[in-house]
Amino acid sequence: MGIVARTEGTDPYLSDAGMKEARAMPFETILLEVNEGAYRLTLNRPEKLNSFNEKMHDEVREVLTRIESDTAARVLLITGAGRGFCAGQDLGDRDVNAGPLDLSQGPEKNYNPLIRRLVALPIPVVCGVNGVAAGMGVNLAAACDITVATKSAKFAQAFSAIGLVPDAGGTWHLPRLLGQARALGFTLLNERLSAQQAEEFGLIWQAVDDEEFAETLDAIVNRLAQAPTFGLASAKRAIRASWASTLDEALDRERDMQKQCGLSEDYREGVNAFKEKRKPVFSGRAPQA
Ligand code: LHQ
Repeated sequence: MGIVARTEGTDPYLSDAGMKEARAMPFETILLEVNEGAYRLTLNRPEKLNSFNEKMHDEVREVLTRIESDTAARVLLITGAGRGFCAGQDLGDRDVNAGPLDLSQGPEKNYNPLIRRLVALPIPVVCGVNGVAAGMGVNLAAACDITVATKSAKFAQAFSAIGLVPDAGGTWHLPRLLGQARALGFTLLNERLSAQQAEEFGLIWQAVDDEEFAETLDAIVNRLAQAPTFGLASAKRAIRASWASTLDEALDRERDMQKQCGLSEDYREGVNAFKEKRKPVFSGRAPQA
């Protein structure tokens, strides 16, 4: 099962025979495959290195709305088509010579809700950085829960080259993931990081050989699609919330979340499968109220 929507065949949005529930989605700037709760969203403006224009923002928004209302959703993968992952905002979409621009509108309408929604999704969000990531493309990858990059991918903050401040959560995620010295060097000097540096610095989970990228992502997505989703979502929420908590608060949160997780059928299934020495079959469901 591949991760990039195919272009051959009669329908570019449908993949191989194994993709039983895959549905064609008539998007212009993204590709979407859905298979048994696994959403695979491919940014698809390869000629612009998948930079975001308004249409792409609209379409990604639509996918998030769909996932938020899909109780069967188990995992979301975001990746890019072609040689780039995402070069940030499309710099061709504004006339910078037409008078003063209010650049707060992009964050307000697009980036801030996007990042807030991704970190709040009650499923793991995997990012597959298939090639160069720049500007908010880096910060999008930094906001995802598990980010894997090809070893040939490069990361560039890019904002400093055009006199802007990192947005899409960059000023929050970068110092936390990289530490302040690296976050500042990366941002102010606009140094490009290799995928291996990004892994060493803690910006991403893993840099993999290009030939192993699709297989690695498939394995992660398939594994997460069969995982105890409610427990994973609780862990995601607790770890993300810890940044704004004292140890005391984190301990209390863990206690409260463990109570909920302990009421899930997946907890019972996990323990029973362990005792019976078999593979667990998780529903991913939240405990019934
Ligand atoms: C692009 C872009 C792009 C359009 C490559 N747009 N076409 C921004 C503004 C307003 C409000 C709030 O927030 C933001 C958020 C941001 O993300 S700001 C940062 C925006 N991004 C950048 O500044 C990155 C600009 N791109 C680059 O620095 C390079 O293209 C990178 C380092 C990504 C890749 O370099 P190369 O591998 O050498 O590729 P390239 O430069 O030749 O680009 C390939 C094509 O993609 C090229 O088009 P062409 O027609 O000449 O083949 C580029 O114009 C196009 N492209 N990024 N952001």
